[in-house]
Amino acid sequence: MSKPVVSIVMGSDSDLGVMKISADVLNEFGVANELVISSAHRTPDETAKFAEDAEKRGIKVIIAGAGYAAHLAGVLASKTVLPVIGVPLDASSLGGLDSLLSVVQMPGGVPVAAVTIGEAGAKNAAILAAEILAVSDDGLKKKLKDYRKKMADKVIEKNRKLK
Ligand code: RP5
Repeated sequence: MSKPVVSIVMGSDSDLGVMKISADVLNEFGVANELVISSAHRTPDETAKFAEDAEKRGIKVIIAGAGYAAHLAGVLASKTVLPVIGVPLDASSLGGLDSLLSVVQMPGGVPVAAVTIGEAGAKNAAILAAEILAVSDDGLKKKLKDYRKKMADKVIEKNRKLK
C-alpha cells in the first residue's frame, strides 16, 4: 500500500462512523490516507506530536473531525503549516452548532478550513483535500472533473425522467 498523504484524525472512536466517509471518498479518488484517533484534550501530547511529525511522514493535508467543543482541528493546525480541514460533528445535544463554531471561529493567524456539519462535511473534506492535492496532480484533477460531470449528469437525468 502507498504511503498516506491525507491524515483523517478524529477525537474519538465514536466519530468513526462519520469520518470513515472521508476515507471512502479518498479511496474512490485513489488518494492514500490513514484514519487516526487522537484527542486534543484526552491525549494532548500525542495529538501535538502527531501534528508536528505529519509533514516529515509525507502527509500533505490533515482532515480533523470532532464533536462538542471541537478544538482538535485548531490544535493540529497550531502545530503544523499543513492545510487542516475541520469537520464539525453532531455529537452533543446542540446538534453540531457547538463544533461548527469551534472549527470555524479560529482566531486570525492559524487557519482551519471548515466544512459542513456531519456526513456531508466528511465527504466535502475529502473532496477538498483531493482538490488541494490536485493543484500539482493533473491525473487527480481529471478524476475530480469527471466526478463533477457524473454528478451533473445524474441531476440532468433525474430532470429528464420527471418530464
Ligand atoms: C469529542 O467528543 C469527540 O470528537 C467526539 O465527537 C465527542 C465525544 O467523544 P466520546 O465521549 O464519545 O469519546 O472529543
